[in-house]
Amino acid sequence: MSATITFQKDNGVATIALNRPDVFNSFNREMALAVIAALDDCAADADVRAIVLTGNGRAFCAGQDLNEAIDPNNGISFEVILNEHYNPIIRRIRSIEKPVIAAVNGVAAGAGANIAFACDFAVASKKASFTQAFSKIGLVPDSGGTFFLPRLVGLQRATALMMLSDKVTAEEAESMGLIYKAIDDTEFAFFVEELANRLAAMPTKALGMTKRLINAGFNHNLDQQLDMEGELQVLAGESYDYKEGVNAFLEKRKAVFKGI
Ligand code: T3D
Repeated sequence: MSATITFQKDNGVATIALNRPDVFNSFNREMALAVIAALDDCAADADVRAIVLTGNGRAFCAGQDLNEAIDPNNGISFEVILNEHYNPIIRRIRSIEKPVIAAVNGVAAGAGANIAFACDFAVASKKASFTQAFSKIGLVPDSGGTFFLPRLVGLQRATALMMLSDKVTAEEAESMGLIYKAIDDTEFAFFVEELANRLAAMPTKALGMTKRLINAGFNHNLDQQLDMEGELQVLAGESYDYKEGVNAFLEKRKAVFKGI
């Protein structure tokens, strides 16, 4: 496995940590391909029921490694960076039918920020901050930023974030709905662990279908969405976890869900 990430699985939770701390975990090609492979592994492994994406060191991720991007000898084209690195990562984060948590331990910039916003839960240490960064170097936002930001915070704030690239603190990000929660740094690791363990012990088949519904809701009208909710509720109702959940309720005991 590439040293650009660390990847571990424990008790149903897979943790992918970006591991280029000296360059604030900015993405080179090797790290992007390693993240894609790790996400594919998580998707294929039935024992993985929740995924945490985080960064080693002080930063979460500073987006594209600008040294690699402009290297006159090894520079990689925008087409390759978008089509082979960031777009596959965003597509996987959205399509894997398991909860994905971005544990934003430090600054998140450019594609690094937008990867966090694409996750099902973005949780940030109060030491973290976010900046779109793209406009400062003459680029347009990528990695789904123009899709997710207006949906998360509304058109006006999203436009300001993307055009001005001002840094926002984790607490500001929480208050505008850009992330789920900002947590004191001393409690951050524990909070992320608790959230991931809690999700992994839930009826994860239903959570996966919930994510499918949320994704579809971006494109559906109400009738289409109601129909799809009906179809997926039938499938959820046939699951082991539904029977276990109802039996546990009636028997006044804690349910033991298997994600099937
Ligand atoms: O080809 C393409 O570019 C297309 C792809 C686009 C996707 C994108 O993500 S575009 C956006 C790229 N990212 C940025 O423009 C962010 C650049 N970085 C920053 O603005 C700042 O570093 C941060 C706001 C992230 C953090 O600021 P600060 O003051 O806390 O830290 P720093 O001192 O600037 O950075 C710490 C180190 O990380 C430093 O190295 P050094 O001096 O200690 O050896 C810095 O050079 C390095 N670093 C940070 N970001 C990047 C980086 N090295 C390479 N690429 C980076 N993106």
